[in-house]
Amino acid sequence: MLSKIISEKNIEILRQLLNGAENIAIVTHISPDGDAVGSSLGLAHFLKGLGKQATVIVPNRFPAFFNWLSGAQDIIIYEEQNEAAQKAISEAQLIFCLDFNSLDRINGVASLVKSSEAKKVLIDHHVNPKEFCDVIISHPEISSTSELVFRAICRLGYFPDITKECAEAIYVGMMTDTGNFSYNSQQPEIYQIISELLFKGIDKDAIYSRVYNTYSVNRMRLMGYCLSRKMKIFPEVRAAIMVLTLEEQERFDYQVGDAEGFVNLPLSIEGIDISVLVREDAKKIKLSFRSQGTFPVNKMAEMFRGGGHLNAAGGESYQSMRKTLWKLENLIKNRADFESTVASSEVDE
Ligand SMILES: [Mn+2]
Repeated sequence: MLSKIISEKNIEILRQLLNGAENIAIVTHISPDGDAVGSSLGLAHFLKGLGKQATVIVPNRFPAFFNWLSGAQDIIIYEEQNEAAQKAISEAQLIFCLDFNSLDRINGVASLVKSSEAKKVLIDHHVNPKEFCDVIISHPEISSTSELVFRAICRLGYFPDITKECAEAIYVGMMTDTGNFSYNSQQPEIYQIISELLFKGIDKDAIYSRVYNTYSVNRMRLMGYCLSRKMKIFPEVRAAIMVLTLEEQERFDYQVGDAEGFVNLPLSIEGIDISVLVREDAKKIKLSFRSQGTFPVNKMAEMFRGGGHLNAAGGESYQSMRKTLWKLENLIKNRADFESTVASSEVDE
């Protein structure tokens, strides 16, 4: 038996909301990752099994290596299918918001969700969810939203109804949000759940391969270039920063998701426990932060209009690359000061 993480009250409300809804929309965050896509499709499969109409809407395109997931072809991409997204959300009697904690994480979809009179349910694991849903199932201690979806389905009493397709989607989310169970993956129950998913018939080794062994030649070369030419090491503060300009991305025919995971690479160097990837985008500069141990990269991401988890976070900058890097390098070089400031502000709270 899994421990009951989600409150009984929330499960009861969820049950009632599901009883009263035929048409259900599921929305998730911009630049959907494995957990966003996995939790959404997992939930959609479950709802369809209950005989509901369930539509997944994402703000923009997700990486092609999730296309094999059952139901992926039916996902509505708001940026490209504006009207279909509008229709799906306006017709929904219930909206699930998965894997994000604030409406600004879903770009243009936010206004559709806001103006809908449907009941809204948040299922998420990011800290400090904003108040935009009627029901808030928020568990930052759980490493993926997909795991929360699995737990919710089980608590509703539908474990036997979980199909292989549903299990595959949930597994993808659990796997990708933990770097194939290499971080945020210490909870024993994660492995109990994986065991259940295996009994549902998923092929975890094949799933790994479909998600991770899909590099294009260009992506592989960009990675090599990044590591050999663009990785700056700050040994005294145990940190690494990699910078990718637009020009460099164009040189390697950059496709969406091509730099995915690069930020994790420097963490495999002995003695490095902070890594930042700074990637120039058409309109802004994106920053991805990773750490090992106790360094709170979410606090550092907050200095760049972002946030996230203790060991994985993201932010953005609208300043020049020079100014952005100056600010970032200063923060990194003074990591001890930064850590003690964060620690003391937490004591104040
Ligand atoms: Mn997630």
